[in-house]
Amino acid sequence: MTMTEFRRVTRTAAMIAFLTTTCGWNAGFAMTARVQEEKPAEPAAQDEAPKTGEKAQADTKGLKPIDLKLPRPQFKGTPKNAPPGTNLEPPRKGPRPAFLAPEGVTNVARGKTPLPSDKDPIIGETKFVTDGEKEANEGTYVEYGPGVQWVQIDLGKPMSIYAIVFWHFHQSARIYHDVVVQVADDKDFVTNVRTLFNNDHDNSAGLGLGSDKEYWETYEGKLVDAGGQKARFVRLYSNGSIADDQNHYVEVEVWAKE
Ligand SMILES: [Ca+2]
Ligand SMILES: [Ca+2]
Repeated sequence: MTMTEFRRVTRTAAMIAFLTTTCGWNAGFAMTARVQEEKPAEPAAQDEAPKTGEKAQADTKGLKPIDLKLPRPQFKGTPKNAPPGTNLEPPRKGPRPAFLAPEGVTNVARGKTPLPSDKDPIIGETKFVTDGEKEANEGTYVEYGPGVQWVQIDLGKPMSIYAIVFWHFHQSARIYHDVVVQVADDKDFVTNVRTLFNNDHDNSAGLGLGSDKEYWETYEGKLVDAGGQKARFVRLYSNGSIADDQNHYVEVEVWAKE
């Protein structure tokens, strides 16, 4: 190969590389733009839900499993058949993987005084929500009235929240409806409201359409990844269950740090 031929070959290779990169980038850009265009508009009441769980868990540097203590299981497995009208998550094999969070993250909800929408519970007391008792015995849960009800916890100051874990009821397998978990900067949930979980797929609770799945209540409770969101107030909604119209809590834990 002469020097002229060598230069020509090098120039051609450089041109091909340039075109591939440019066209590839353009194609990728066009696709991103199209996907964004096709994305349906979010309902107004639905706040942006951070989906940082997988990313956060993938980077395990400096993270350690939270010291989550589970109550004793009351039944084995969950029913095979989903009740009509439910929108269940696929069954998981084995226990829930450990949840990783930065050093110093603890259950800051423990012992706090929760505020419920129903000030006159049918059974039990609101203090049961944060008293640390999670076993499925009689006298360990609070029962609020029918329909959409909420209970909220004031952390006392804004904190970085990593996980919210809650047990509605686990004496028997149940599915609670319209489970919504939000955090906010104020007690009235007006300022900087963020929805971390919403499985109300038909907006029957009126908080916006949720894309999360319904689930069977078990001794593991439900763990919602909060992705380190900074907030002072945590609120949990539900709207009855497949068992009855009432709303129950055995315990709510908020794993956070300042
Ligand atoms: Ca309790
Ligand atoms: Ca619903």
